[in-house]
Amino acid sequence: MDRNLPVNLGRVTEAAALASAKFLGRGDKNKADQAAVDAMRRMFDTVDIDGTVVIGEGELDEAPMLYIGEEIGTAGPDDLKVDIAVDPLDGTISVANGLPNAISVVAVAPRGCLLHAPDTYMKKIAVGPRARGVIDIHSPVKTNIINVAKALKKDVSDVTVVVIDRPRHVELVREIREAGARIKMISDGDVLGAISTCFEYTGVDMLMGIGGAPEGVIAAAALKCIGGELQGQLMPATEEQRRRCIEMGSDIDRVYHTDDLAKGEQMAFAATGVSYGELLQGVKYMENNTATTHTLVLRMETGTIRFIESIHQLDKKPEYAK
Ligand code: VTB
Repeated sequence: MDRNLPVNLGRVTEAAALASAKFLGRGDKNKADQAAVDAMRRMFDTVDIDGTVVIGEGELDEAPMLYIGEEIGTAGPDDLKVDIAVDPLDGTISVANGLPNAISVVAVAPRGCLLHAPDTYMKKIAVGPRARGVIDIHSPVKTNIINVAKALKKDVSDVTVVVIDRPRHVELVREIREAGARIKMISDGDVLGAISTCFEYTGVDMLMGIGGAPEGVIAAAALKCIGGELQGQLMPATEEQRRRCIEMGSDIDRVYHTDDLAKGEQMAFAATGVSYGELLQGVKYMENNTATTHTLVLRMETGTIRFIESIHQLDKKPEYAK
């Protein structure tokens, strides 16, 4: 895979973040999401890849842009064919309410390497590189926490687990507290929650709970680049979702490991902060029509982790004209 592709993906997520951050705190999650989708799609047209969206905004009849199956990129027929997984805005409610941890995110891998996950829920457990190999989604919550504490050489009482704040997690929250660990409750955005486990300074050691399956694949791609681990199990919430899982050949009894969700040794990933978070700063609009963005760029082949801080002169970028 072209070594410049990850950085170009950073341009794509920067564009989506800049567009959706205009809607921070404005109470309209749909507009924030639409702005991210439009900007991301436009920027993709400048990237030299031959890709197909495998995780996107929905089927063709649900989404006019970045729909599953859409072909993207400017590369010629001899170039490497890739799978593209996008979440133009993970954390739409956070943006609408001006809350932290919303990001724009993209993962790319050679064709066939990203799981075509159905749009259902997924039970997830994720850890960073130092706790890779000690988690098991079928083990009791307490056992997982104890094993992660041992791997991280810290007390259970110093382990912090990220959980999305949802009624479906009441029992999980009780079990984590009973085990003696701390919880960092987030309102939205478990892709960033999973990635945060890879960076000690975020204070996050584990992610547990039920979020979206497509985002499980995106998070797995990032964790694979950094050496972390994610295990997921599909949790269709309705009969319709269950049917969809079967149609797509997904196995609801199976545990999907990092390598099942994101296969192979070539992976490129980028995420830009939309609203503020411990790992990535949010977009800041500044004087003279400038804006700053903070982007994480990952390239699996070399394991390079890049943080790119950019200052955008929006006057020189007609696509951001007011
Ligand atoms: C949210 C969101 C996540 O899944 O939890 C969503 O915060 C699904 O949950 O980041 P709800 O239906 O309860 O909102 C994610 O988008 C991805 O896993």
